[in-house]
Amino acid sequence: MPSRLAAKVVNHEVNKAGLVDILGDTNHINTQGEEQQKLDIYAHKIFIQTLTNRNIVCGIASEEEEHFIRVNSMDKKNQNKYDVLIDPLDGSSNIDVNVSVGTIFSIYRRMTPLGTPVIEADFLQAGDQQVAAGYVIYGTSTMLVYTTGNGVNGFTLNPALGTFYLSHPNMSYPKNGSIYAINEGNYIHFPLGVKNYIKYCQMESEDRPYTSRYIGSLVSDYHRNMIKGGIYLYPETAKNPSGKLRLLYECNPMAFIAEQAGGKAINGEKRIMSIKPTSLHQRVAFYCGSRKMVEELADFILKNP
Ligand code: AHM
Ligand code: MG
Repeated sequence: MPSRLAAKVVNHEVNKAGLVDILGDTNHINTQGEEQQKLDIYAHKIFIQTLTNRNIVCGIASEEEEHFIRVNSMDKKNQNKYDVLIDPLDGSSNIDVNVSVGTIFSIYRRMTPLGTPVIEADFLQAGDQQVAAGYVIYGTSTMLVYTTGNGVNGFTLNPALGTFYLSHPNMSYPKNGSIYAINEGNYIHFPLGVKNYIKYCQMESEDRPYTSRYIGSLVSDYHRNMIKGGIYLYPETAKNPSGKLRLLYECNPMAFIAEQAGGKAINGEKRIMSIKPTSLHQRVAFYCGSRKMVEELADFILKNP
């Protein structure tokens, strides 16, 4: 975990958000033209501060900052090996209404040689190169879900002691599920294959209609699906023609966890983790969850791309 300390500090702030004057728009727009909430910025700063104080991190890229950051203060001779990509507080539009939000992160080994300054290419690696990934869900209890490529483990924070305990060893997606999570308000703009899949989810059969559940907070929707069995879908839409979610900060780490937990993550045609990124804030369509559900969806997309 890149910074358990930062997760605890952010957790503390998220939990008291209703009490203090920390909520609301800061009148700043982030690199993708979206409104930033104060807690986004707060979480970003805390993670950057704690990560730059570690002697293993050479660079950080954050959803909240246009360019990557070189960790020069602790790494003057460029000897640190790992770069971190992070969405410090995903789903932050939900904070005002007391819905769970999360932190999502990925860790890569730098590609360029030690002794040289880290460059953008060190961050633009395919998800298959991740050495670790995880998320923290600031929910009814706060959990860290984490993989280093050897299965997925969940740790729950004991707030009284400030310690994470292994509470969910070897987490795995049920092979099949009965929950689909999508912002159906955008239905009119979905590709035909996705529209047909949704109709299929709603059709009467032995195990259908499926249940529709959409929180609008990726970490929460994903976490529920992993425990209960389900699929999360964010297709291309008119407003977001390449999809809304970011390949590097959201999709790759969630895809790594999904595959390690026996699930699947695709952009329609390809495995998410096989995509070679071209820019730091690249967006992709994202379909992720129980293996059988994702495979069924892929068939619908193949028939009607
Ligand atoms: P954010 O990174 O700006 O918070 O956006 C990502 C969030 C996800 O948590 C969530 O799944 C999705 O956006 C919801 O989008 P929409 O409101 O379009 O359904
Ligand atoms: Mg996000």
